[in-house]
Amino acid sequence: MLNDYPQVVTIAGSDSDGSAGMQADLLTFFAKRVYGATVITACVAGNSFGIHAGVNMSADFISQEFHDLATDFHIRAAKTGMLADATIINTVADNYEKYDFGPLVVDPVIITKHGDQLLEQVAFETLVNRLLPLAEVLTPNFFEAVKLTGLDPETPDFQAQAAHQLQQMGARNVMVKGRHDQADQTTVTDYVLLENGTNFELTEPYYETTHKNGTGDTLSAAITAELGLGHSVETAIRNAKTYVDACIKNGINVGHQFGPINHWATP
Ligand code: PXL
Repeated sequence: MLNDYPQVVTIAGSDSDGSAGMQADLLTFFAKRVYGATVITACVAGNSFGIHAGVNMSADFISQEFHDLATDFHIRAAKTGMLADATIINTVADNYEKYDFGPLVVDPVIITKHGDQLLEQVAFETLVNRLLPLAEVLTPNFFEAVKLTGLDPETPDFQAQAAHQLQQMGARNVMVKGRHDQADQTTVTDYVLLENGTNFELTEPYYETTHKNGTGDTLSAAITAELGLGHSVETAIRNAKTYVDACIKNGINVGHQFGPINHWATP
């Protein structure tokens, strides 16, 4: 039947080197065998050394992208990545509320691993007010969780506290990523708080590699793909984590400095 094939969308920025942003999302969608559409919010010029220029799409253009997808496709799950500024966040929130694109995974992209800012400072409040309440799943890394909650990262049980606070701020399921094992730095632990109040941790080995660009994008894209395939939030998160771990572990030697992960890897 027409439009039966699982379709998902990434609402995100394009990164010219293919390691992150919507390129990483599309590679993930392809690997997960879901059809991937895109609402492009911004374009950045960059490579494995960093990001060197950026252009934002207009609100009208972004709205047209939503309209064109909504009038032709059956989008079953969506994710957001780089949203750049408050106008774009408001435009994305308005359009997401207008159309049915299924559950939304919000990856609160703020800064890259190189330290390049991808969301302007004044937009935090808009992100919190407009996007968090729409999030079926919110996937902040440690730094983003600190920024969004204002909590001291040294707080005992920081991840659990942050997750509860972010849930009170409107996100239904929260995954606070990246607690490094203090003793020997051999593992990284993510904390997940589900809508029904249950929680669990996911621990994977820490891989000493410079090729980790797009890890967060890939994780949120994999969760989106899994939701688009009809899996529960818990299964989606667990499967996505296993996939990303394989992508890091079975690296690909591309780029001189901070390179991509390997989307072909199968766990
Ligand atoms: O990985 C975060 C990210 C998201 N979106 C875009 C990016 C990056 C990191 O480089 O370029 C467009």
